[in-house]
Amino acid sequence: MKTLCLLLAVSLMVGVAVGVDRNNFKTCEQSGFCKRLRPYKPEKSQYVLNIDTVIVHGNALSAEVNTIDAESESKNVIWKYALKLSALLDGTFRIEIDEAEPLYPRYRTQLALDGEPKGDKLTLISNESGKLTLSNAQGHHVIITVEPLKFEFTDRAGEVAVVVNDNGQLVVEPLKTKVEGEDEDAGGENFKGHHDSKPRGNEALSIDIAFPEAEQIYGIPEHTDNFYLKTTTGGEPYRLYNLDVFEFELDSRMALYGAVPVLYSHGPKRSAGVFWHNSAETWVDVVNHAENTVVSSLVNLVTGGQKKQIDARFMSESGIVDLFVFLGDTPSDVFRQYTALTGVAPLPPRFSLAYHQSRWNYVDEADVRQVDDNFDAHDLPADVLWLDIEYTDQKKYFTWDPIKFAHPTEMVANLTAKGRKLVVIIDPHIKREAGYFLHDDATEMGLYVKNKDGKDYEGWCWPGSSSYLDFFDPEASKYYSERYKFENFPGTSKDVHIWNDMNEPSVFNGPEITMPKDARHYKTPEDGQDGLASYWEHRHIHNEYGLWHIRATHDGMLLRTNNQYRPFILTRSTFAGTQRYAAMWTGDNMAEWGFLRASVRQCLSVATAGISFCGSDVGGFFKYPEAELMTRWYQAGAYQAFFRAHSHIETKRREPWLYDSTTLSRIRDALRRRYVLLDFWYTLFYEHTIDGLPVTRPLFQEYPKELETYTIDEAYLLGDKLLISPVMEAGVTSVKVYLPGRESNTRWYDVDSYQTYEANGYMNVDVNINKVPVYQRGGTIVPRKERVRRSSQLMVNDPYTLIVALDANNTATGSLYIDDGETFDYKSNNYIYAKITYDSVKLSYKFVNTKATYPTKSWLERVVIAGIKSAPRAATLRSGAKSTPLQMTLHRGNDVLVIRKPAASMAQEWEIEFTY
Ligand code: NBV
Repeated sequence: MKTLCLLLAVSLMVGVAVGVDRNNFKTCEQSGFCKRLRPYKPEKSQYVLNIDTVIVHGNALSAEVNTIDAESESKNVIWKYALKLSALLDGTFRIEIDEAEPLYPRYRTQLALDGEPKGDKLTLISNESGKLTLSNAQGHHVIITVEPLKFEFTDRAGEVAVVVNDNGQLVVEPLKTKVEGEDEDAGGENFKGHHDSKPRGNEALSIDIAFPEAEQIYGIPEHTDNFYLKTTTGGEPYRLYNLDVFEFELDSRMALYGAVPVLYSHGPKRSAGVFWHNSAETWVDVVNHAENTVVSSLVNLVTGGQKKQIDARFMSESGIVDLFVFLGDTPSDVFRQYTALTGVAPLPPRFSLAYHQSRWNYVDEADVRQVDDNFDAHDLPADVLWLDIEYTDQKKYFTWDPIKFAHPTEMVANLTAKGRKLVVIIDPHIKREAGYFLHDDATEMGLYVKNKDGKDYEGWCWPGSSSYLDFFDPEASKYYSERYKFENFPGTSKDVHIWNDMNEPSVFNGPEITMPKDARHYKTPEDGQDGLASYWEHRHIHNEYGLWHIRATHDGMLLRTNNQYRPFILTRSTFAGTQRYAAMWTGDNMAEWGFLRASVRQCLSVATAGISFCGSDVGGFFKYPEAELMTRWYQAGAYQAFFRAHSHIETKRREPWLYDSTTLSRIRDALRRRYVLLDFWYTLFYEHTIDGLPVTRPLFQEYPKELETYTIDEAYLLGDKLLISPVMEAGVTSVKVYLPGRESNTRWYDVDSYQTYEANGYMNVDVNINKVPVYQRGGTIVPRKERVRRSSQLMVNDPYTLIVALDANNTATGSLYIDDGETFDYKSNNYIYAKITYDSVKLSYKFVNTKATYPTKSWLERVVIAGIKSAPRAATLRSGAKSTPLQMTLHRGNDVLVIRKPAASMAQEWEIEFTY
């Protein structure tokens, strides 16, 4: 076994790109429950609401649901289930179906929700002809058909928006005592030499959801396929099972590192959505009836026309049915309804939105110093240097290599002197080495995940033989959190942040490179529960393991500064709720154009699933990016939320100065593009904490009626202001850019030239290698800081330029958020959040919350008003009691007005008045 694992580790290290080994990962056919459930025909058994048991009280309906024997005349009850339908605030409903009397408790996902969802009023309106009609306070209706059980949810216009169990594919396999020799699954399941003992037998579930009149559906990241989901009939379903997929493929529905089981529908009429609150392995089938497939053609033949509907079906290995339904109406509504449940991303420390430089590995302190110095020598801004696994003492986390990293405190001090930070990796596998404090403590205190026999589970990972902390055990999480305290991790300080990798969890010798499903996790002890009822299996919790890991890290990082400083954490594994603790990246991609393109759609998909703080390894992890690809990747990365270059240990070094001098200057330009907009990014992330909306947005979010936008996933919006359409093809001199907003007479401004374009769908744009197609929407104001320095911290007091891009009515609005960038003081009103508005008579800077202040030293250096029709004669600044006449000049065919040096302090409100 040891040699096999070594071979595997070596092949990962060498990283010769040959593509994914599909044999390592299951197909639906090879996954017992998927194989069982996928062909399920509803005629076999029916779920029926027991009408005599219905109680409606407060915000919920509860009732018994039965499966009945369709073949028996007397309709014998086969199994009893407990149903709860709740109305929740903000147009959301929840359906929960559990066994009425399960043999053991079934697992309920624990950490995805950000607290208990708030209820709305649920009223029973009618009970006739086998249908119950209920309503929430906002006027959405739910019509429950008794037999077979079905739920129809209407939008506020009274039209059906979502149908649950439309195709009757609801299944909840009851837990049964296994009888050896009788049950087909009593012997468990095998895959590639791994045996899953399945101690509880079968406990899978499935449910189908129809979205009438939907044009497209989106969501269920993480996959490399398009952002919009495609019909799966005849192929593999989308798979949600957090896995370390070595050299993952493009355009694939295979599982990846993350799984967020939320799905949205959209069409010209409305948006809706569902969140499948389940952390077990899940497969999702999709049928878009309007797509040209054999199945849809047959349906259309039967229905006599193009049936516009999309069906989705979730199949999970265990848990309970727990489905949230979002009734929209708009894309922003459904995205907000989802983050209302699972939480928003807290305000990140500002440096984390700047540029990060990483590599597996910067080999020693001298290397770190050299890289750091070269950024200055080449006039490149950078905020963070990263250390991968080799900084540790033989992959023992919370330690430093005693020779290569003997002076971490000095190394960090050298970085912080320039306003830079350090991020170090901490993986969840623990080296099983006697004398390593973490292993000794975890063994002694019983903090490890157990194997199926109740002994400490041992797997193989970077350190060799490893065990994994069981974060489900509050003691283990607490112990782990405490490891982040400065006294427990010497050499670290508030300026050292954390990267949690390999937390799917990745186990080199485990089934599908992860933990066996019959491994045991901690379960809160309940009276009288022993045997199978006394622990959870890894199968139940798999997709949320990483979430528990990053939560413990997050708690620890708060603990280490006594809740004073905001932590930055990067995670590879994701689940619903990840945004509350960490940023994510798309894992081990390749230096190929296709992976650059995939990064945009992958990040769009996770952004709508709550996790806006997403990026990909700039340049690609495996292989070496030639100059053009590297340039384009930096240009694209500059406009993605998480902006970090990273590379595999065996690849050629590729820090920007190692390229030719023209490429270097293009990379410098890309980095500067990021730094000038840093406060804009920061403002967007602040606004996300308030409204829960994605920071990076699909075009259809802002232009929901514009059909062409529904399938655009290589361009996106930053907030509702900038349109980013990165060049992601080799050797092109012209690209197609889509400008949305035809119906609202939107106009767009090229951010480099202020050239104006009317929104008219696709247009061809000439692009030399320096060009990055980015457009500012007319009607918006974007703040910039144009003096780029070595790090964002050194730019804190620098002045602002406001870019005012006018709409057809000569107006524009924007906002600006300022605080200390790193503490929680903003929670005590130590910040500025200003609305900036322009209406041709005046430009005003007003605080939204007048109780909040922040003594920023920044001031207003310049105002650029683009798209001006008639220039004002004079401009006067009014700030406090002072009035100052200002100087202006006209540029570019007289439609760009520049106001020089208003010099207003951004710590106070001000106005610039124009006279004509
Ligand atoms: O820690 C080494 C790498 C890391 O550089 C990469 O970013 C992670 O995604 N890690 C995976 C382990 C294995 C890589 C083959």
